[in-house]
Order: sequence, then structure tokens, then C-alpha cells
Amino acid sequence: MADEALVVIDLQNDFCPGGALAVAGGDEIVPLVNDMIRRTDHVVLTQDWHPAGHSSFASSHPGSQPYSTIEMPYGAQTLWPDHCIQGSLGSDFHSGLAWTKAELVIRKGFRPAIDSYSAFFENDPATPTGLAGYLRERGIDTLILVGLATDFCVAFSALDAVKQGFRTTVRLDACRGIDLNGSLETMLARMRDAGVTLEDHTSD
Ligand code: VGL
Ligand code: ZN
Repeated sequence: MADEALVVIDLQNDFCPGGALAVAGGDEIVPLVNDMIRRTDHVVLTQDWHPAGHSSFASSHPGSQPYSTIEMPYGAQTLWPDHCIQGSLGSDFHSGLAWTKAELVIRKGFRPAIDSYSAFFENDPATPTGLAGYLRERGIDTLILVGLATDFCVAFSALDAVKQGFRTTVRLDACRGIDLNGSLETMLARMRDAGVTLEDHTSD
């Protein structure tokens, strides 16, 4: 379909087992995502892309532990282990990912003072990445989202996508979540309420 794009969120080494911010089973989705890439005309990837010392890293806040929350000028922010540092092995796409077909790679989280979960807006949530304009200019109005992590970057991307007027489906069988303090259930409900179509083809 000419008006549809597959958006693969953050399928990077640091979010896969062995990585700095490993998501359980993160690597399991690679074969399915590759199948979906093969069957889709337009593919966009996102890449979490932080400078060393990024403000979302617990290590940048002396006395703070990873997975705790702090107040940033733009609101609450979860602190993470150092991850996806620009150009590091951890920031590379999973080596099994068939990424060459991608027409665009959106990098996010490169501003030192602000994190960016969503493919569309940073966490402030006012600074655009440019993705909505890119998709609109290309005549794309329908998005399928897959990748990592279901309850953070995938969910924030999906919520912004519907807000931006895109028909949006998240393929849960091609995602894996972090589930921090019930975040998976919370974000699934928020996506459902916002009009995101949640599909699970696990038993297909
Ligand atoms: C992500 C936490 C920090 C994600 C990125 O890709 O879901 N989560 N940075
Ligand atoms: Zn990050």
C-alpha cells in the first residue's frame, strides 16, 4: 500500500539481551520484524541516539539510581542506565535486522538536556523530530509500529501518531516491553483509549 509505512522503533543492541538497557525477549521479534519489512513498501526506523552524559542517564545525577524518577524542567523523567551512546556498539541496530530497505532513520534523544521517547516529539513534549512532516509530504497516512520498548518508545510514538492524525496500529507480537511499575498495562490502556489499534498475531 502506497499510503502505509512500517515504523520500527529502536531495535538496537542496547535494548536486546546483553545490552545496557535490555528488554526481555527484545531480540525475539527480529525475524517477524524482518518479515514485515519485506512485505511493506515504506519503512522508517528510529534510533535512540544519546550523547555521553545525557540527562536521562542516572549516572548524570549523582546519588540517583537507574529506574528512579526525577523532575526535569519539562516534567517527570525516568532515569536509565547509560545506553545507546552515539556511535557505540549498543547504539547499532540489532545485527539480524534487515534495515537496508529503510527510507529514513529518525535519530532521537540527541539533545543533552531532554529525552525523547516518541518518534514524533521529544519529552518536553513540544520539540518535533520532523517525522510527521516527512510522512505527510510523502502522502503516508497509515502507520504500523513495531519494536522496543512497547511501554516507552513504541507507546509514546503511537500516542503522538494518532494525535498527529495518522491511522495507527501497534503490532504487539512484534514488540517487547520493559514494564516498570506497571507501565505496560498503563500504556496499553492509554493507547487503546487514544484510538491506537492494538493487534497481536502471535497465534497466526
Ligand atoms: C527507550 C528508555 C530510554 C525505548 C529509550 O526505546 O523504549 N526506553 N530510551
Ligand atoms: Zn534512551
